[in-house]
Amino acid sequence: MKRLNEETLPLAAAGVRRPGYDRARTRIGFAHVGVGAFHRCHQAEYTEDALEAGADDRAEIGVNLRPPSIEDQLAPQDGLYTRLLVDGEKAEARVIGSIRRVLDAEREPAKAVVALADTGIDVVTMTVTEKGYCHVPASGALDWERPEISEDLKRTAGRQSLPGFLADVLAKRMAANAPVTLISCDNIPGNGHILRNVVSSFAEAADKTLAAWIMDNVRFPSTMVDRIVPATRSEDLKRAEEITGLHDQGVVVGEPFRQWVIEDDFNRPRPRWDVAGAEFVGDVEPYEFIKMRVLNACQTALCYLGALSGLGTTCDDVNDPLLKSFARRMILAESAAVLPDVPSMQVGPYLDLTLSRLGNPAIRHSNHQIATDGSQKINQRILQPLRDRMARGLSSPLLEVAVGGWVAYLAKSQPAFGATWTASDQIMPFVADIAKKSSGNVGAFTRLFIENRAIFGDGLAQDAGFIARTTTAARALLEDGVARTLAGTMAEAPPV
Ligand code: CS2
Repeated sequence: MKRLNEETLPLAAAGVRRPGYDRARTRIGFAHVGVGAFHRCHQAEYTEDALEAGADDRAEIGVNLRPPSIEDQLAPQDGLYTRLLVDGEKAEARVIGSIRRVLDAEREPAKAVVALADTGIDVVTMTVTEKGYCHVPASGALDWERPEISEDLKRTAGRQSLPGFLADVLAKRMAANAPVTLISCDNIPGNGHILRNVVSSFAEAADKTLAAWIMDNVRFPSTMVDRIVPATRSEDLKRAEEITGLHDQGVVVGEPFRQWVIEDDFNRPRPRWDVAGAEFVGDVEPYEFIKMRVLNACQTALCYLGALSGLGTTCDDVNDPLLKSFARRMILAESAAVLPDVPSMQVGPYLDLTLSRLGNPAIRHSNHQIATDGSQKINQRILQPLRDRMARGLSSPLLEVAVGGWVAYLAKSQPAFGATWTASDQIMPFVADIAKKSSGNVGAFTRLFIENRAIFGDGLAQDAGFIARTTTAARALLEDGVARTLAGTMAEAPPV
């Protein structure tokens, strides 16, 4: 089978949507760092829509800071790739052309820095996962203890962390007097503030002149991004081949729903993503809060409780009536009280939409994938609503069971608790250490875990009541099973 690229594109099966504009007439005005599945299925498609509508002429260059190699994946395809939107039996294929050029910074760091310093680039977006920002989740400050940060501070070029790499790019842009807008598209509340913080703190330590230039010449709008895009599987590549008739290493599979809310803070001509439905607003925070405390919170609670129940994907989880009613109840009875008011995202309809999206049987989003890096996700999804409720004197038995689910999930990755699976998170050395110390005792494990202030923050880490209740939940989940624990908690919890 021929591989997708500019030359073979005309051979794609009839009915496959393809770039409805002349790619050669676009210019590279955007860059993206971290060209993973989510970017290809989200921001790159908004750019595609703006190009196709003739509203913008800016295509992008994509750079990966670490593996997988984006050059191997997309350079032989001239940047083209297929995105499949799937819903039940339906699949809609579109070949996207908005990524014109790709580079691996790991292979040629200097080339990547020069490319992003090009004065024609107005906006740099990025998806580097929560941990890519090298910040302390509980405070948002740059984590000076991260080895990649201390390594990068010793260098004057070829830096590899996101803050270090961006400092290299911005130093070149400063020399060329080329202001720029940097947009984080990761699921971190106040992602623009976090990005500003890590970049400015790094620059302050590396080069004070650069730090001063950044203050006046770089904007960091916050964003809320949404579309469920699981990691691409080999079955997805086969399915795309069957539909398009071309081999494609860059396939992405997502759900039809998408949303993008961007703080209106640009110092260069604003991208025309609005023609594709993106919203530019004064304050993104309320949108972020609702998305993270409803959609992402359900995903996180369900991934742990689902894995503990022996289920594989979010869709399997929401097909379990007890798990689904737990998620619904957790949001309505607890998180809802600490949600901001956004007229277009009222909690009832938004939760219904969320649960129906999570139940899309064509989206195979594995519980273990969502469980990955829980220490970077739990705060904004579960702990912060729980803290907000505590501050108002409200109890949160269901959110606490979700925390217990996380603890039980991590415990079960350890030999002392059966080593049922491998958990992936930067805190795993700590988890292994406390699992050994507690030698199979759930209570001791939970207490040592929650006492870690870097994860739980000062308040919860010292809250004896919270520790006791979470221990009860974790123990019940491990010893009595998920079904009994959830049924018991819901029976005892105050009605909605
Ligand atoms: C998921 C998100 O893996 C995860 O952490 O919860 O990637 C989620 O699918 C997206 O935020 C949806 O927009």
